[in-house]
Amino acid sequence: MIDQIKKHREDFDSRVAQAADAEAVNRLRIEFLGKKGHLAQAMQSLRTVPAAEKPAAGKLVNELKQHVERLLGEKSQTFEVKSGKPRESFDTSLPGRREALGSLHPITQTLEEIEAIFHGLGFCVEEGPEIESDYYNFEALNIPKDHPARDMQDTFYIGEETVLRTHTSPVQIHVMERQEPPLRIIAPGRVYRCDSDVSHTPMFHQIEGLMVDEGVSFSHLKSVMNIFVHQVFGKNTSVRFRPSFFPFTCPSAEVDIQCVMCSGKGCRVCSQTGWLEILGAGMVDPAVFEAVGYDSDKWTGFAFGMGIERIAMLKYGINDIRLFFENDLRFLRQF
Ligand code: 2NM
Repeated sequence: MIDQIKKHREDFDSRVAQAADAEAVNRLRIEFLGKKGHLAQAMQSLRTVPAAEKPAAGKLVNELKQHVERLLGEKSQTFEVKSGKPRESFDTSLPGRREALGSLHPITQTLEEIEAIFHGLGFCVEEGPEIESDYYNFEALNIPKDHPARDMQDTFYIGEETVLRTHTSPVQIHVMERQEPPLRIIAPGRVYRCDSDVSHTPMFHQIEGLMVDEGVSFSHLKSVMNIFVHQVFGKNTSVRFRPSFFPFTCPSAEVDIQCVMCSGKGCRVCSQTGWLEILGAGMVDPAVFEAVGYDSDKWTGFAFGMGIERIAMLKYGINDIRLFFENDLRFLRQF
């Protein structure tokens, strides 16, 4: 076996020296390194070599393989140069290729801006699951079984008693269950409703807020909402509160801002009213406090909720909510 390998090596050395063109080198490559070449066969033969001879024979085969690869490589390079083929090269003086810089999605930017405002007012961020039980999504929030918000049209049911959350309020129920007031929290996250058109998508983002303490009143709510609006839309933006209804707050209100498109003169965006609805809010209904075990004689609180997409659309003048989810770079690069 060892003699055989040595013979192969001598044979190779003399023939590689004689090889006169790239083709000859290639033939040698196949003969020695090919699938059925001398080296592959030598590898096969190694199995039948007596144990005592094996290490030395194995070493020789490996050395021959490296030797053959190196010499064939060198030889073929000389032919490439001779044949005038350009060697691989590059111009070190050329400027590098620039990596395109990414940016945060406009929804993320808007969310982070809103979070920063409430952080400045002492609110902490809380999160919770997107799959909820009927109890946390509805029952604990004083939404009775026959309430229209529970309709199959709006809610994605996963099971008899399990839903994709339709708002982030369940997060606030979880927090109230495990924590006594005083409380100042915001709950951002994905929510799901079976609805789809230019201003609705089956998944969108919400941020809800909750403040509970002794003596919290509607004037605190108004003050916090005013600060929020002025920071997002500018301090000259007018704000108004309209009476409304939610099962989980009483009294309830919807908050409008002066139309950002026409400054209140009336246009298509605000349906000629001069006002745009941006969020819902109110004083937490005592029934919600009872459900989480808070003493509703001692504590009062306000809560509010808004859609991030809606805020982002008004802030950036976007007229179709679906643009946020198409991930068209021509759209995203504008932010
Ligand atoms: C809204 C409007 C008004 C709200 C209420 C609560 C809780 F859990 F404290 F009862 N969380 N969020 C609330 C109140 C949400 O969204 C339009």
